[in-house]
Amino acid sequence: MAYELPELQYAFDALEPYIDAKTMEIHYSKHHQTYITNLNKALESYPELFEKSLEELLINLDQIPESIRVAVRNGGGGHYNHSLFWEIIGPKSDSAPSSNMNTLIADSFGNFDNFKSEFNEKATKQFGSGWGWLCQDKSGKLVALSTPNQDTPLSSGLNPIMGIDVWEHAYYLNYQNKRPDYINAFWEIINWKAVESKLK
Ligand code: MN3
Repeated sequence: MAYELPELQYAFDALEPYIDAKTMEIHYSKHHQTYITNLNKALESYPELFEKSLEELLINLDQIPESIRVAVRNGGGGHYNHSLFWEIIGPKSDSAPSSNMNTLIADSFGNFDNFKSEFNEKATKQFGSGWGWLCQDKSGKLVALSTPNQDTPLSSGLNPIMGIDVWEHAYYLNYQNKRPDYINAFWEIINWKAVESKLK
């Protein structure tokens, strides 16, 4: 089964003014679709790999045939990262971290403000294109980090639960070079329920 765009659970303009409709439309229908197209194209020469889940492919990148490894890393990572991104953001609501989540954040970062500033710093300082992440490590603790390009934390043995796309295509129309403003806006549209559903 070839990979397909996951259905977006809200309209393109539902995240305004934090993310504008035009950016959402291009980002979802063009950029995300291109990662999927490239992933499918790469897997065509090894159709048995369609039997595996996308997570399995990305966790075990070293087991992917060398001729398509880079394409799976980029296309598969792009598909995985964007699917997660659309899921953990949503129309502004009263969504807030649950008390369990707040406890986990406090255990991992000291307090919420430390968490927020560490996450923002990783996302802001990622040089060039990439992602800022909140992940769960093997011990269950939360860690903030960034990855370049479309690399996913899955490939480092982490469980990504929240991520922000800091490629310029994610914010340039509305924020131009002001990546920190876009990252601040991101906090207004986090779907905490979706984030917490990814905890293991
Ligand atoms: Mn993107």
